Amino acid sequence: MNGSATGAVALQNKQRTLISHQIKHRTSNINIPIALTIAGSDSSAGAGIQADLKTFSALGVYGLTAVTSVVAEIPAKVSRLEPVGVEMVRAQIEVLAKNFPIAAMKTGLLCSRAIISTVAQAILDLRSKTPLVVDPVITATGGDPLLESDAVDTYATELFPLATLITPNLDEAVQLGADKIRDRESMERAGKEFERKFKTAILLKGGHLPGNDAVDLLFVNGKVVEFTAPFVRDVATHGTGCTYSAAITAGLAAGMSMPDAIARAKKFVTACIAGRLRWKGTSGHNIDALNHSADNAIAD
Ligand code: PXL
Repeated sequence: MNGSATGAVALQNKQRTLISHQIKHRTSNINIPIALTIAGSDSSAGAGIQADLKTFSALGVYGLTAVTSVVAEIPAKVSRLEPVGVEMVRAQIEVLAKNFPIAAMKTGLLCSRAIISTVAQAILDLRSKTPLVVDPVITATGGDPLLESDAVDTYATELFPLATLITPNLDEAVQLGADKIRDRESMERAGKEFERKFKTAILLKGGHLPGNDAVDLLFVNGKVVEFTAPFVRDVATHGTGCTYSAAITAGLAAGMSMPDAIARAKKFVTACIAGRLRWKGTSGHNIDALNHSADNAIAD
């Protein structure tokens, strides 16, 4: 064999080794659970589908996306929001559900009544028992509205009946009909009322209540389970709700019980906040972003 023929054989052998390595890899990856997020795109990538995908990856889950809207924003300010057409939203969910063994799903920003209805109908049409976590996104952390004001009721009438778990924060709870929540007692009252009314599990996130801890309460099967972590102050990140609900979804996709999935998700999101990234922004203000590092998946 001349030199170039030897080189070609060596190259072929190398390619064969690479392919057999890839095949081995592919077969060993069959067990990776799959989760779907139906949510909006955050250009600054701390919230929305970007946060969901980073969270899924950090927690060992393969993430799929159905994009409902595109938001041009930085953590503190939304500059522009455009919904995706309802047929396109429906097509994404349909093609994914037809082809991937989805183990759990979540919804985030759904923007409008029409999109909430479309998503609810598409999920209903799947006739599946796949767990569904609904994060009822209404307002951005910076205060900008993300959901059309007439759409709040559509959550309750069309999407909540399909949910395995709903994860409102205190502001969202009030917009969904709870009385003002000031303390642990009023939080318990609102959560119990929601569990009765929406006939599904509720994780009421008490992050904004006074005190040193961020206390969340899970209302499930008439019981209340508490999840507590130290409240991390002076951090101007957004996307904690998205990250938390995505982490819960990842846990459910991997077969964890709801309380175990929430406990792990709470640790993960707390570590993402504590380890937040900060840059000096080009406009002079600091920019903070959650740190979705996989290292946070094993944080204590
Ligand atoms: O954090 C709520 C949220 C959800 N989804 C998208 C967002 C935001 C906040 O800005 O942009 C796409």
